[in-house]
Amino acid sequence: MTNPSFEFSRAITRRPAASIIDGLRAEDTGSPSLTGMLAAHQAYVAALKSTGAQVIELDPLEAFPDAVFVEDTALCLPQGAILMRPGAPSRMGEVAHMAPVLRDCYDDLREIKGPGHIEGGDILVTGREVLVGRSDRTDAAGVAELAEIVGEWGHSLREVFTPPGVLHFKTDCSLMDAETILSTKRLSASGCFDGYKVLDVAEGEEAAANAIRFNNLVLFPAGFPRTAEMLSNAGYEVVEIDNSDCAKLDGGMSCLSLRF
Ligand code: CIR
Repeated sequence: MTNPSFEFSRAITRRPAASIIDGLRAEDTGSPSLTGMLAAHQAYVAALKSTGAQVIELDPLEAFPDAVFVEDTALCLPQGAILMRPGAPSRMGEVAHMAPVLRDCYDDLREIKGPGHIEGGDILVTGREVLVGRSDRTDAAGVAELAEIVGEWGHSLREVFTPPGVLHFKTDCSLMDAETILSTKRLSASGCFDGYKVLDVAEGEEAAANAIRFNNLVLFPAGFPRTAEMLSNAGYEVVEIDNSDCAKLDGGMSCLSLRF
């Protein structure tokens, strides 16, 4: 049996534009380097492809500095895809650029019409359920509209807690397999993963919680050796990708692709 939450045949990515230096960030820790971003992005796409998946690589969008973070524009499920309604005003226009791409991939393409907001980074699909954390980008109305659509497709949606000050719910957690979630302690302590097997990232390595299980691989940000070792010891095939430039814009492994 396959699990559509981590076994994928396709992914969508978008190359970073030169305007990436203007990307949103909670705290300024210096500008990301376009050269560095491009190299890391290439390694990321190569890792996805190495699993046998097809990667639809979209061109940069200069007008949208954060457009490389495609995950926030849509949610892809086996039954169809849903266009999101980002809570960041500068990112709302990215959705119109993703719509035709997903229309080519899906018979059933829905959209969050508003007035609420929701971004893909706040949604974790586990195969059992759809977990959504409210954040500065995702509000109650956005969650309610999503719940209605996924409910029609037979998924149950559960609203969970996003730790204060954290950009997205998935900044702090990732699905590793059907029953295992990698999480920060500050998030798992909320009890939101009770009933799952939880692997907490090592103390001081909180930024390692945003990884992706993609077929046989776990794409994982480089520089968090204790958590990487824990995952390897647990039997996962970990591929480390340089996330240093993306991290300056609060981005991580999941943000860089849509997977289906
Ligand atoms: C933003 O603030 O929207 C971007 N700089 C980072 C988005 C990261 N996306 C994600 O976690 N899904």
